[in-house]
Amino acid sequence: MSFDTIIKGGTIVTAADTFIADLGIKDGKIAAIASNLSDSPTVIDATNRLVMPGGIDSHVHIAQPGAVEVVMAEDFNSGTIAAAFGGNTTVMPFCLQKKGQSLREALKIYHKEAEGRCHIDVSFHLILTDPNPGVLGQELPALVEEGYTSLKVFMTYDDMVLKDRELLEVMAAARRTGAFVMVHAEGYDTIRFLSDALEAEGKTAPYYHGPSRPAAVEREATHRAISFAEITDVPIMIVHVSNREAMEEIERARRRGLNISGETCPQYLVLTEDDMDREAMEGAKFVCSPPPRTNDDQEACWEGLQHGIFSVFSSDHCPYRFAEDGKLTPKSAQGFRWVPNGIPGIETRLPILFSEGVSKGRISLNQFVALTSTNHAKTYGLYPRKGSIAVGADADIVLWDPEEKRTIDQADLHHGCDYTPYQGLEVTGWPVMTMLRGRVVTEGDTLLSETPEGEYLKRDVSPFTSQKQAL
Ligand code: DUC
Ligand code: ZN
Ligand code: ZN
Repeated sequence: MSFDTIIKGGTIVTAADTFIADLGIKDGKIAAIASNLSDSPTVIDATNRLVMPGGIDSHVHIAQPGAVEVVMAEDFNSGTIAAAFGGNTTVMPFCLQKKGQSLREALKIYHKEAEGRCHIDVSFHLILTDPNPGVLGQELPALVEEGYTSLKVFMTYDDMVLKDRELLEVMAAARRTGAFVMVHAEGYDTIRFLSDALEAEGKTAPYYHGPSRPAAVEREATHRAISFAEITDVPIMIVHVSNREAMEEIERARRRGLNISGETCPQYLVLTEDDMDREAMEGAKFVCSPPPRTNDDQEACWEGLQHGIFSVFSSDHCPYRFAEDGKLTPKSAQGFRWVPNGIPGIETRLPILFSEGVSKGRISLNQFVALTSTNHAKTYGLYPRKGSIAVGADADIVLWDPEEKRTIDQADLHHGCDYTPYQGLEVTGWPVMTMLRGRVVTEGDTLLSETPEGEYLKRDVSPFTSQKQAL
């Protein structure tokens, strides 16, 4: 058999196995895994490299509209280039429904933004902010059929929060349609109550973003979301879990046999609340929700990753520039509640988990692959096309140098943001080549995909919602 490309002599890592073999790629698919493959015009030497399924980042925000005076510092071109340099081959951004807008209108805008600009594959989750009977009864079932099989709901934010009754209605609709529900679990009223009290005491600096939404706020909402999922009999994913108490809510639910998944992110492993405690507005660079917390909470997030309480590790890339159109919007001078919530991380997710997790002996290589790729594909209906190295799968591959040492530096990154919250973090292990369906997108510090070749991915319903075991 002849191949378009052979990747030779690398150490192949999947969620299950680690072994040395050659990979043969034909027509964008993995066509053979064997020793001593030959017959290809292109042979890539992968000696001393790890050969892993490309990262799938199932939680990113790209070109998402927010407050009028604030602009997200990323479009689909820069976002997917940065993701590729960070070892990713698929990203899953959110398509935000504004109140009063139909889901289809929102999708039309996002598809237009993404069309022709993506250097890696893309698939959208929906964000439901206006779950009226038309949306839940007509649009959602049709869209699930068309491959939009997951949605996010918010338990906070003025323009996105759903009432308890609405959360229940969405979950009931998910039960009927097979949509998989992701939950932002922080309580609206408790945050408002605490924010008002802090402001009354003159505590308005970015640091007070943390105290305005302490762990109990997240724990309470997590418990409530899980209770609603139990009552409506649906599986849910609690996204961006930041602390021990919320992690333990998920753990307890799983022990009780509920189908509850959890996600955590780099900011909860390597940042703490102290990062928001900086001179002037510098702390705003670390304002995200939920906020980074304590060293013990970092430890809890590691435990969650090690023990499978968290099945996916995502970036929650949500970049705003440290400038007037972002973190320093004039309103943010009035207090922390006006600072846009979110930090960049699409390019640094894999190196941070590899270095802090694999290189420091906290997780295995196979756990790394599961947490950064395979479990995302399985959870969100992309498996087995994506997320594995197997004959017949898309040849979406990252070649990794496990020994390369780097210091994370904004000057080296490709994202649209003008800072990284991980500036100065020393890491061991770095992606050296990213390949999408057999074509090299990035090699070293060079972008090789001349035209954006990323495709939009329609997804199957999650095996969780179709009652098949996913993980
Ligand atoms: N939720 C997210 O998922 N991302 C950034 C901000 C937020 O509240
Ligand atoms: Zn969120
Ligand atoms: Zn997010």
